[in-house]
Amino acid sequence: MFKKILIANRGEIALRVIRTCKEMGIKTVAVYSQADVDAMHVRMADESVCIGPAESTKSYLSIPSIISACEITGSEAVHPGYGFLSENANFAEILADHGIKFIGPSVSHINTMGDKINAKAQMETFNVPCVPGSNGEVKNVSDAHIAAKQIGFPVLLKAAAGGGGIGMKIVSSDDQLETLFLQAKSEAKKSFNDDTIYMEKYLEKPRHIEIQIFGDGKGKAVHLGERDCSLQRRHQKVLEETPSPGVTPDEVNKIGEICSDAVSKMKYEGAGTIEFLYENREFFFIEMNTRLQVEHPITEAVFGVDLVKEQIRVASGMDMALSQETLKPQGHAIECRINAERLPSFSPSPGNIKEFHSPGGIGIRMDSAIYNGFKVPPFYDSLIGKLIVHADSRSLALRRLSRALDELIIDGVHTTVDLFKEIIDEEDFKNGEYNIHWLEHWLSDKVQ
Ligand code: MV4
Repeated sequence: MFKKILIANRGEIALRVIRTCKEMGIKTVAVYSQADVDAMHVRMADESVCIGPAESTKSYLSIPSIISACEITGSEAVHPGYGFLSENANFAEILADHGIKFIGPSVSHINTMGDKINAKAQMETFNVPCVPGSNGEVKNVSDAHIAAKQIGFPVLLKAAAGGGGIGMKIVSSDDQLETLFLQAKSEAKKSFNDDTIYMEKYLEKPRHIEIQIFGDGKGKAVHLGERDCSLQRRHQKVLEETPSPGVTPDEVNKIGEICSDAVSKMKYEGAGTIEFLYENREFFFIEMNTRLQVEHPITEAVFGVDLVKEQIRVASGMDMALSQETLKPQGHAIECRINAERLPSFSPSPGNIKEFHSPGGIGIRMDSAIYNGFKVPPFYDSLIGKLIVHADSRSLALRRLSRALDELIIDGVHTTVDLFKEIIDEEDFKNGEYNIHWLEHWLSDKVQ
């Protein structure tokens, strides 16, 4: 087992990883920017190293600075958290060159899944159901017309290097195709320096359901059910829950087994998420994320598993402690992402936390790195906490969430807390009747 791990991240996820390391008897190293001198992850780690100025490209994204911090402190492994360098194959490769273990999948798995065309091709070979679409790149306007005719309108143009919706274009008829194809290409070039475009059938009202998987890198793999991440705004998830109110346990077991088989066959190591769109009782693969996700705690709640502990175990060469037969979900879990944002614009609201009181009691988990007097810096994303509730059923989890939101006090910055109180009062939400567009429609109705 590792003696010392460096956490190449900040905020609540850095604390999340430090907590597990402490419980495993592993020493921790925090890295921080000049804007995070007073951050909680710096205080909670055994050691800390300043890796640069506030700007993340010069600190949390600076590979040379992080490698140096590893060498100075004698760290044997790096946990990347999510965001920043967590899906950067180049970073994983440079760490390996320095004899430092990247806690995550192999460079080649990160690379394959980073290219959405390769990811789909790979998944198709393992019989994972994919959205019907072009087989690979759509090279030019003429190919685009041929592919669209074969797929049928509406179609969606996507960037192979994309994800997060950048460069995506919905095309509903042939006469729009040329303009939108050229726009997609130039946006992809600008954002990713890669203008490779592919095409899919556009699914109009799907849910976004993702399957948590875990592999030991040697062919053993499991799935840990689904998360419903349909409640989102501009591709930012807002609330996630498991089980999904729109999918049956049989459906989850079936797609879950397909996923764990694929992960086993590719000898994937560590935690990963296979993303699907779900419409008319069918799953369609869209992307795979090769990292731990923000919303992993709801899976941990219902399965009683510490995913970070499993990541560290397999990264150190130990066997994973998970087996499909003993993984049984219990109850229902919901996560609310608490952002320092001002509504209705959702504009960032950094500043001083004058008062913070976390809810507590049975079935509550508050993952946050803020404290009384902490100053939320303006340089990073606006997530300041995640409230996770767990109870025996969905209706009990909603009651627990309601009372936890009432207990939660955050003063000094604007937050999304009140938004959750309103969402969970909506009949559609209570009935589990929502898709990826529901929240944006609801928000725009509210402003009128
Ligand atoms: C789609 C889709 C409909 N049809 N693909 C958006 C981000 C990227 N990761 C995948 N996305 C979508 N792909 C097909 N063929 C709709 C979306 C989409 C979406 C997906 C998941 C969660 C929220 C979303 C919001 C808008 C569009």
